Amino acid sequence: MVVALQANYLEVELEHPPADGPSRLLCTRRTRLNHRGALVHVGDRVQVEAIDPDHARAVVAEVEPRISFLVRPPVANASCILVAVAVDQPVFDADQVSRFLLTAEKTGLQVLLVLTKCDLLNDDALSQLRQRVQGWGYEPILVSTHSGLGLEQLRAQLAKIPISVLCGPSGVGKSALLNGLLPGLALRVGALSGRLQRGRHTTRHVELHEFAHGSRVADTPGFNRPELPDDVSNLEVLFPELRAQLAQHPCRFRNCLHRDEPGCGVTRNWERYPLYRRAVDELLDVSRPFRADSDRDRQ
Ligand SMILES: Nc1nc2c(ncn2[C@@H]2O[C@H](COP(=O)(O)OP(=O)(O)OP(=O)(O)O)[C@@H](O)[C@H]2O)c(=O)[nH]1
Ligand SMILES: [Mg+2]
Ligand SMILES: [Zn+2]
Repeated sequence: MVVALQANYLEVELEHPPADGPSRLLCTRRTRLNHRGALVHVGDRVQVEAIDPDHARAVVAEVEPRISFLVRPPVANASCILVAVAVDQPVFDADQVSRFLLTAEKTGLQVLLVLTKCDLLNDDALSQLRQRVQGWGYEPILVSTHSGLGLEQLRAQLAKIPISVLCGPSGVGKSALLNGLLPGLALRVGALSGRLQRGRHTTRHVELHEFAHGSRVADTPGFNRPELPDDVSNLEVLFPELRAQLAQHPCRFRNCLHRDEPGCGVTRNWERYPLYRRAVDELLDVSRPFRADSDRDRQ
């Protein structure tokens, strides 16, 4: 399995390492792999050949078919996305958190919401925040690497998942969390900066860390503002609270966007409805100028 990429090299962990040889190999790839446009990513299962055990080198010859692929961060074969956001420092920003959640939901993989730095809020504020995200359809995992809160629970969850991906804004403590979960790991953790206490993009590349036998977690570089998903007709399935509502009371119109359609059965009294609305409007707005342009081109 490819566990890290370094410049032009792939770090590959062997499934059955020889007793007297290295368990990880630094690999180049056969040029024909590049020609076919088959890029190799972290999480890929690959076949290696031309193994040089003395220097722990080899060549990647084939990439196995994938069960999933995330574009950003680029990870193959993940089955769960952990969206990590801080309860504070950087400040909890519902719009930003939702953008991460929508992007994660769009993959169709299991999505877990992890609230980090829980030591920074008192119990009341914390339970308010928990209720708030429960209203969005998420049962959050509350953690703190400072107090140790939730680490056992998260460890138990992750041990069941072959590859999970930890993503979220810069500075929320993703690398610190993995250090807390995996004794012996010493990932670089960065200070926050500025009035908004943003992260400084400390982690620069994607890397998989073995967690328990057969289960790995990817640390990824934080980024701050994911794009909204671009398919307006599928937006409703990306909101778990809307999904639940529609499962119980399906809207009677096919292709309804649940905006101002008379007779639409979707209620408006849920917290993220305005966000849903804005997302729909924004996406329709984005598509309109393109249509206008192509109309003009035709004239
Ligand atoms: N109060 C508090 N601070 C934390 C906790 N975990 C991490 N931090 C601090 O948050 C800052 C950022 O931590 P990182 O682990 O580098 O954050 P990151 O999400 O990996 O950031 P990028 O790699 O830039 O995406 C550091 O100053 C940590 O000391 C926590 O549980 N509580
Ligand atoms: Mg990091
Ligand atoms: Zn409707």
